[in-house]
Amino acid sequence: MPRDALTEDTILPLLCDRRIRWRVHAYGSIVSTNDTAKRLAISGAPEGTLVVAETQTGGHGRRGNVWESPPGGLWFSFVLRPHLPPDRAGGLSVVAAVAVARTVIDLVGPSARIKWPNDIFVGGRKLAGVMVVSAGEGALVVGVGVNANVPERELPDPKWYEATSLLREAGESCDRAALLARILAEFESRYFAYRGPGHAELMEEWRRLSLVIGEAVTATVGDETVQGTVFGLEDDGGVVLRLADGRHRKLLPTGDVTLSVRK
Ligand code: BT5
Repeated sequence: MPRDALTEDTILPLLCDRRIRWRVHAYGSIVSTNDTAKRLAISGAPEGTLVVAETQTGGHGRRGNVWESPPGGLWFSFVLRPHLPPDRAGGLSVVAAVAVARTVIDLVGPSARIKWPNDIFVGGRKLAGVMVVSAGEGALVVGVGVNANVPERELPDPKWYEATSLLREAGESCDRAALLARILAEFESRYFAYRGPGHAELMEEWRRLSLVIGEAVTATVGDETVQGTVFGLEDDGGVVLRLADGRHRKLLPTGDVTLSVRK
């Protein structure tokens, strides 16, 4: 068992006295914390149900993209019941991305940025990914993958995509239960603000942390390739590109879209 094992005993004491009442389901190996959290949500699990695993055998990102989940990472998902209209619920992936980015910035400095829609990048490499899926009536599942104490040799093959870890960036390993508790604290404060009057402030914070605003990007939208400059990020989570002919084109994070910054 790793020194900073993720168990109910190591995690729960760090989550006392929080506004969300956290309930921890900790696993060694699991197919996907998202799949398990979704199942629990559909069978009625309350807000704050948290599923965490040392490794995942079938971790996935948006639209079934593979999420590699070696030991040493922080892979978790949790259930929300936000009572928000559907058009506002989409913004919760912004809440989660900002929470992870803020935590990563505290650990590795301000070079950590959010690459639209919700990837956390450091030095051109992906360190963490966030996604939000619906899970039955009124429930959402937030899934977060952070390459925490993942040594360079265990990171995804750079032949396919460039990844980094907190260990690689900070030069030392962290306590993953404490990391999880920090991310959840950052999440909780913004979650309650987002549901109340703090909505505009959150969106500003998201824009300030963005890696893509003003950058020349290439977007793949299904089979189509679109090139442009990022003009802005909208409150519904969409990105607006200015195309070469001056027209604007808006892309939504829910679509089959990938964005890369042109060098
Ligand atoms: C995401 O998807 O970035 C959201 C990933 C969420 C993963 C968490 S882990 C806990 C929970 N359980 C799950 O099964 N999922 C969630 P997306 O934007 O689709 O990005 C996926 C892409 O990131 C892949 O296609 C790869 O290019 C890249 N990738 C895969 N594994 C990676 C890793 N460990 N580190 C960095 N990049 C990775």
